[in-house]
Amino acid sequence: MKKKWWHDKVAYQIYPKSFYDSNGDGIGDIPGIISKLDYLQDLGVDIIWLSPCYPSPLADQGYDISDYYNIDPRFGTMEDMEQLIAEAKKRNMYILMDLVVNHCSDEHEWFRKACEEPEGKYGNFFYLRDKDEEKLPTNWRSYFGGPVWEDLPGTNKQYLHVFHKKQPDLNWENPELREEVYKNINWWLEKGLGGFRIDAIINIKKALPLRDYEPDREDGLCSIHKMLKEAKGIGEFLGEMRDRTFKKYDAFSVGEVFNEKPEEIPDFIGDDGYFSSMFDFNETIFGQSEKGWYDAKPITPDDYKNCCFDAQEKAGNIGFLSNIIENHDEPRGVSRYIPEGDCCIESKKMLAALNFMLRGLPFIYQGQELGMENVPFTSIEQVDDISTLDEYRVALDAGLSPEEALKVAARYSRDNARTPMQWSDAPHAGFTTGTPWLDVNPNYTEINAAAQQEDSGSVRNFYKKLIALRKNPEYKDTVVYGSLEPVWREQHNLMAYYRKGDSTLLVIGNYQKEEQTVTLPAPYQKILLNNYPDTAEKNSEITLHGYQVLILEM
Ligand code: TEU
Ligand code: CA
Repeated sequence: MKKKWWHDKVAYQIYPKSFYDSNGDGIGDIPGIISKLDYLQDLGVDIIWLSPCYPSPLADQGYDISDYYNIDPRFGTMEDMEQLIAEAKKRNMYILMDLVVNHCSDEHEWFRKACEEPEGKYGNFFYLRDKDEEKLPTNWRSYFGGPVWEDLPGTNKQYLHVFHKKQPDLNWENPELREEVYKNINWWLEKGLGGFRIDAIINIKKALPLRDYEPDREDGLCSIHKMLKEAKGIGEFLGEMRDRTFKKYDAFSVGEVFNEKPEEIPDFIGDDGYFSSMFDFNETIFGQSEKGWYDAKPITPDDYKNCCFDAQEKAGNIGFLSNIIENHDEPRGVSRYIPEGDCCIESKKMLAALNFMLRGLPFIYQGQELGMENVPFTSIEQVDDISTLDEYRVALDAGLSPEEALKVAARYSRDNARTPMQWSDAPHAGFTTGTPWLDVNPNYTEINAAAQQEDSGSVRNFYKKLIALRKNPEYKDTVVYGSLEPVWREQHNLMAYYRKGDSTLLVIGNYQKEEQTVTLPAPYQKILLNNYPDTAEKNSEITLHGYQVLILEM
């Protein structure tokens, strides 16, 4: 594997709207991010991914872009963005923006022109079909519910949107559209961006000709995945994009890729892959059901372990996965991956270490370093996210009571991760002096950055130690490039693995509240990290406390 500049880095995702509000309008902004760069540098972060901050009607919180060459005034100005890039650079940090090019906003100029003249140049930027009163062009269900077809205003046509109806899909088959995308990427890279996170990219290739598939719910529609499974040839688009953009700048790119096949991994993230890296979503998608969130199967510690190891095995030495515990589309990882009732400082640290020491690039989502938790929603009125509102309705339609449906929505809601960052115990968690666009999690008086920065035993300080270990010259090569070998894989509620390089490290996590004993294959030399003040050991036997995690040098 060729070594790359970003391999030894630590990345951090910012959801700008909820990170820090500098002017009291209740919305996080770019000057707010600039003012927190020192906080991130202190943590040890090198790469910062910003969720979209381009002009947008915010139908899907900025994932519906109406101008690819600007900054939404709610988030700041282009000067702010340039300053952020420059300030980051001073601290040896890199900024990634979100590249959302499967679709744009229906308020983008291209779409407006397509409505005015569907047969003209911009009509071909989208998927348009003649409207038939009797039948939709295809029976696909959009990710956010309902059919993917909507009337094209002022015409007798319909347009395709695999996400929200305010997110019309762009027609990647059209070379003119692709040129526009590459031009935009290069324009931003010229400004000194480190690269991009690439949104929903597996959707850009549709199976042509468009057709119906077997319906999978009573609405008579079918999941988009049925079509995606049949779509061949996405590699031509992705390879072209890489060559025309990222490659020329040695930029970093991380793809939001779902359901890749094992044999495709070299194409995606091998030495000359389409992307530098792609997220490991094995844990995220575990237990998903075609029926909806209400039918999802919760993940157990053993499932979690198997998901991580399977992904590691698939990526092997081919390339670097980007490892996450959560992101802006998912519930908080500590609430999801730690069994109910067991979420505490020790278990949060255990989860952090098990994830962080995997081979690949660690991504921390804002607040994860504090152990931020899911929101105790008491009413669906508290939810803003379109996806959650849809899944709530799906649960009701399936016959769940409003209480049960709320529980489902609360468990998986994307808003769990979107509540404001908890900076302090000041009102609204110190996020804003005004009224936050989304309520803060009421637990901010206990879980907040200010308190954790003071406390050497905090989750945040544990993250700092993990990052420091990754950067420690003595262990860096092993943590970054060492191979990963599972140990005691069959042992229930235990996740353990070696990282082998110049040194040999053994990571052991007792994934339960009861004690558990392991017998080391050989004596260790040193404890590099422990989430407890002690270890109970006798000869080569270690009795781990509940949720104890150890990183040992062997
Ligand atoms: O997500 C793409 C995606 O397929 C899912 O994660 C989706 O958000 C989920 O199934 C809905 O619950 C990306 C972005 O990360 C997400 O925020 C956007 O909503 C989506 O693309 C559309 O741009
Ligand atoms: Ca603001």
